[in-house]
Amino acid sequence: ANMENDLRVAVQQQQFILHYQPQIADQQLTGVEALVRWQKPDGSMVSPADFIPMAEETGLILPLGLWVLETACRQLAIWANQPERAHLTIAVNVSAHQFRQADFVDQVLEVIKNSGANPHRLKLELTESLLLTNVEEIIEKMIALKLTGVSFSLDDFGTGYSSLSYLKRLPLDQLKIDQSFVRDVLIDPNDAAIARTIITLAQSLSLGVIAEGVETEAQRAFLASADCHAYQGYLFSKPLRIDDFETFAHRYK
Ligand code: G
Ligand code: G
Ligand code: MN
Ligand code: NA
Repeated sequence: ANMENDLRVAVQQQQFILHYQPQIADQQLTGVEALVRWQKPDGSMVSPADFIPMAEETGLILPLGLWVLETACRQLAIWANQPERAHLTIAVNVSAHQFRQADFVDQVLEVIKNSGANPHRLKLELTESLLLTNVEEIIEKMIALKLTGVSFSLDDFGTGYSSLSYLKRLPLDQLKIDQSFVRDVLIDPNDAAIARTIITLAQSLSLGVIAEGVETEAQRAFLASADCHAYQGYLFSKPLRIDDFETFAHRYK
């Protein structure tokens, strides 16, 4: 089978589903990260790691990314009417290709308006690869979206190329410590040093910081001792279908 063709049909037929991975800060459920999965007609589930690269290559990431944004914003609008869920944020991964679209800001504003989502509950996750070109333009777009209440997190932080001078100028809200540093944080002194440095850097720049890939209580305790109090990872939950997320959220009320 030809994956590009299958993916094109999948985008047309919207053969996708969002899973939601809880984010916890100070023992409170604060939000989720939306993570897309491809549900094939045969019932099999394909990981984004296996189709996002192809989606990027073919440009299909644009309609797919728009679907992800629309679906996440529809979920925010549903939660807006539920007092016990209305505070939850959804973090949406935005690919560099998507963000560089000339009309990206207008697209996001339109999706927010049409869905009825509260823009203060929408967080966009950018990656450092975005920062390799046209930083001025990126900053302008970020500012335009921030004016409406949308916030920004820098994903996979520390694995890319972002220079610290850019970091200072970007209107970010949060750094996300990459899971590759969290994994061995208790056994590899270099990873521990990097995690501590990212946390201190975030504090110095008045940014929030969240650790991803937190799998054990010992990792969480280390991060807490280094003054990182927001976490995402299997210790709390894997990414969940919406109904399983509702069950999970019940416990944190
Ligand atoms: O669960 P996980 O296997 O969900 O995700 C694998 C990779 O796919 C991660 O790098 C994640 O950032 C990326 N990813 C997941 N969902 C999306 C999405 O909606 N858009 C983009 N651009 N990347 C995504
Ligand atoms: O690149 P991005 O950070 O957006 O994607 C997050 C990826 O990490 C997803 O594939 C998600 O399923 C995965 N993930 C989430 N929590 C954990 C965890 O605790 N351990 C591991 N190994 N992977 C995780
Ligand atoms: Mn992410
Ligand atoms: Na990440």
